[in-house]
Amino acid sequence: MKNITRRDFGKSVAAAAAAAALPKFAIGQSMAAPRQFPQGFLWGCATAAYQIEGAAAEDGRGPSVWDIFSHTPGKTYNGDTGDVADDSYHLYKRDVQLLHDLGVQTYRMSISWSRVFPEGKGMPNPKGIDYYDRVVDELLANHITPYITLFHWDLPAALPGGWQSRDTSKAFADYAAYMTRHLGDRVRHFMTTNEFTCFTDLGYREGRFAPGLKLADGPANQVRHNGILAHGLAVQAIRANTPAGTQVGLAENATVFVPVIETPENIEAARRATRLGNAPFLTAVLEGKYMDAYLRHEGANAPQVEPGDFKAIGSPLDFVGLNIYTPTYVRASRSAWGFEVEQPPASYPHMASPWLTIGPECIYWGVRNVCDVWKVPAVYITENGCSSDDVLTPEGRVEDTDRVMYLRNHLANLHRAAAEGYPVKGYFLWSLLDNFEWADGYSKRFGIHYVDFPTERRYPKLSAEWYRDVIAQNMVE
Ligand code: GBH
Repeated sequence: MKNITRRDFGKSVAAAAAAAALPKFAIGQSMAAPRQFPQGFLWGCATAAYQIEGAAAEDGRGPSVWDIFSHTPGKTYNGDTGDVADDSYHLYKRDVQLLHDLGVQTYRMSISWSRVFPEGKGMPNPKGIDYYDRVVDELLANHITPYITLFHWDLPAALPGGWQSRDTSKAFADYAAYMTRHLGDRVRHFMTTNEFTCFTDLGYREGRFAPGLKLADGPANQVRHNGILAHGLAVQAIRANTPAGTQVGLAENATVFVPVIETPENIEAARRATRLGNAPFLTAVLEGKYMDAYLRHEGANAPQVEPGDFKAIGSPLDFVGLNIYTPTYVRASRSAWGFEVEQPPASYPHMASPWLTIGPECIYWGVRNVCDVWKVPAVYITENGCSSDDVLTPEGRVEDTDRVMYLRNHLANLHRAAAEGYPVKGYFLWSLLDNFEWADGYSKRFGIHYVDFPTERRYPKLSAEWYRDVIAQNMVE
């Protein structure tokens, strides 16, 4: 029998119903329009260098803070490291083939700064650059548009003081200039940094991520400032070194405030919370200054700002990338802030990572809040996805129905944002592959391809099959 899509089926049911003068509503057929995404919407997958590449000491790569941290006893689950990871350094052609088989138009990847500049600055490493040339060329040969993140947490360990030093922000801009000048003839989309809070607060204040420090509030706030300064200086450097039309943005896990119930008051509360809850990072970047409320709140611990810093930090962006995983529920209140956050009850559902609470409407509100508050020209979902307790059957299958459930519901909510006219241009699923999940090591799998780490074999999961269908139809059911 000819394979008919569900859409064709819908049409033929409607035609038959019309012919028989029956109501145009039959069991199994929704009255709602199919969730068709706008023409030209970009579907992709995302990864990051340290999580997939492996080859940590190969071809002149210098160590990053994550090499040091993961090799320090007690810092990662089971002492896992990124030494080998998915071995994408050697298997990148196979990974591009997986992308090709999915039918994605685009791929978000990051560059290992210390593979290109083993010391963080100084002499570049030709073999490191050559690797990224080969990956980019392989993507382009497969008609896949690369979106490149310049920094996804793997800071060169050789840089004195790490993000505690402003010199690191300047070194980042130099690396960004060099890398984008080199790739700018083939790559048109760059993201500076990934998730400020993770490489600043988690690394320097809470110590759960590399480099594992627990600084006091004053110095920790300075680290945050150096992080957004690095972003700003890099935007300037990229603009100065790439052809006109190059698109520059960042990837940020802004806290997404979701109104507990969609009343006008709670929606307004979500907007206020969006500015205040992201004050040290996205708000500062998009407004070109710190909110007075943030400075007042930090008092004597507020960061030192030098003249010119905010000219760089507030550089206009072509797009904002949002990494969206979880909701933060908010309601209007008579408090000084005008809102209060609702803590989820103990029974609130989550995916395999305990932090990954499930609230699919966060993807709609993430886009909407950012667009309503800051009128940004374009938004991408630069990450969305989940961990699941995947089991590889002897037949080589992984039936990750919970991941499909998670993705389907998030995409339905993303469709709502697109249908309401918010300028959302694309979606990058985290992740193409199971990989090194930072402090959780290999214990948490986020891929739509299962990786059997001992053999490095990749197996498409049910979710990969499902995503391929979404992409082919530009639609989610
Ligand atoms: C993203 O961060 C990262 O960009 C990506 O590299 C990562 O693989 C992906 O998510 C999945 O985690 O265990 O309580 O210390 C998402 C934001 C911030 C979520 C840090 C996990 C650690 C919580 N992440 N957080 S905890």
